[in-house]
Amino acid sequence: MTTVQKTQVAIVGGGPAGLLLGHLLRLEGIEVVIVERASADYVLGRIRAGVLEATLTDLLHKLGINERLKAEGLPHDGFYLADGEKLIHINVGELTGKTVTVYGQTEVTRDLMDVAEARGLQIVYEAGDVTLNDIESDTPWLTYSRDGVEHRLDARFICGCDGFHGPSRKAIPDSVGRVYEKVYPFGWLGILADVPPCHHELIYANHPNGFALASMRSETRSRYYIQVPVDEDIALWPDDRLWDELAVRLGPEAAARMTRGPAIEKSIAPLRSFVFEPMRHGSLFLAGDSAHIVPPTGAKGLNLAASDVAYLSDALIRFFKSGDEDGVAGYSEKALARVWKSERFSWQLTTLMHRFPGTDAFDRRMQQAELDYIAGSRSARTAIAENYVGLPL
Ligand code: FAS
Ligand code: PHB
Repeated sequence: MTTVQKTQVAIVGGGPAGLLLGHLLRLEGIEVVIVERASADYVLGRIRAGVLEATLTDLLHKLGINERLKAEGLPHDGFYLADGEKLIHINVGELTGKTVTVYGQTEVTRDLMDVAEARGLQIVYEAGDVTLNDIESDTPWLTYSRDGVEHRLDARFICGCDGFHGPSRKAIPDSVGRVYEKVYPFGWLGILADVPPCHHELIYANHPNGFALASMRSETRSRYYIQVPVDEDIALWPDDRLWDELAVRLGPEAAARMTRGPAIEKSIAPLRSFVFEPMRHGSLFLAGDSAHIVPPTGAKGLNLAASDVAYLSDALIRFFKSGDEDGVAGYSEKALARVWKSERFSWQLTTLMHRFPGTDAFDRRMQQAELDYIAGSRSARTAIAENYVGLPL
């Protein structure tokens, strides 16, 4: 027996992109159903991004889902690039007039989940085997299984917000899709600990042992990362060894202020740059990690999902409210223009701040020369700052 449900927009994936898109469409009275493979607890258990551009905080403000963000988010108007003992302050507030907000992706996701039911946003968790059908028609539909029952969901559009490993991108024929990818020869080992941060702003460090990042979630919860080989066994990194290495890579000043504590989460994330074109095929749209991945160095991943959603929600609202098809027709080109600029910035900062295996003395001199140039040039710091706070939509 298969149940059949009709809606206007079916969203695959209940992560930040899917939830944000669902809420923005519901705000305009558009019928939406989100099908999410995992449980709500599993989605909340993934520790990921920590820095929000105004691109994202403005959308949460528009939705009126920003009370906790306003109360607990930490406005930041600068960050540091460290090259050995040299600290370069990128004063984004002074250089761009904008700030970023430190507030965990997990908290954004929680806030969006908490008000879903009250706002008529239906989320089906633990929806297995999601399969997309007739995406080249005006009557696409998907199927999923839950508790042994098959379900069919008919919609006018399907939005693939199902991340890098989801089915939506793969539903677009190989003859249509174009993939651009760069896999980096290292990953980030991240630790989350309930200890106060070592600095009130983020520090991105390029050390002979490798990259390190000192970040945070609040004034009592810190998030740190170090570059490790892409196939590193996390068992080789007990907490004490990781704290010792962080102290070395972040330098004596930060180390002196570093508070150690037990990891409440520790994981290794691979780094890649990835773009799939187009971000629309027939009645299927892609948004967020389903279409693109950036190395987290530029803090762009979550924020790029937000800009995709800003464009896509606007296009769909225009379609359903006034039959205007220009927005949906132009979505892929518009979103990709911003995606590629963020890909460039994330690749540039990753190349500048990491130690690549097999590079020679000349490559290292290039990194040092670029950091020296940034330290001495307001224009160079402004270029970094305007990308870090987020380019205009
Ligand atoms: P997500 O991957 O967050 O969500 C996709 C959702 O689709 C998931 O809930 C998944 O369960 C669901 N899904 C997948 N397959 C499905 C199926 N078959 N059926 C139904 N649902 C399905 N960004 C930063 O800015 N800073 C960081 O430090 C950072 N660290 C990261 C660390 C890791 C390990 C990863 C993987 C990403 C990191 N990112 C970081 C990027 C990350 O924050 C993403 O940009 C962000 O989660 C994008 O959100 P979504 O596009 O919603 O994708
Ligand atoms: C984080 O706090 O998780 C974080 C912050 C900035 C980045 C990447 C990750 O560039």
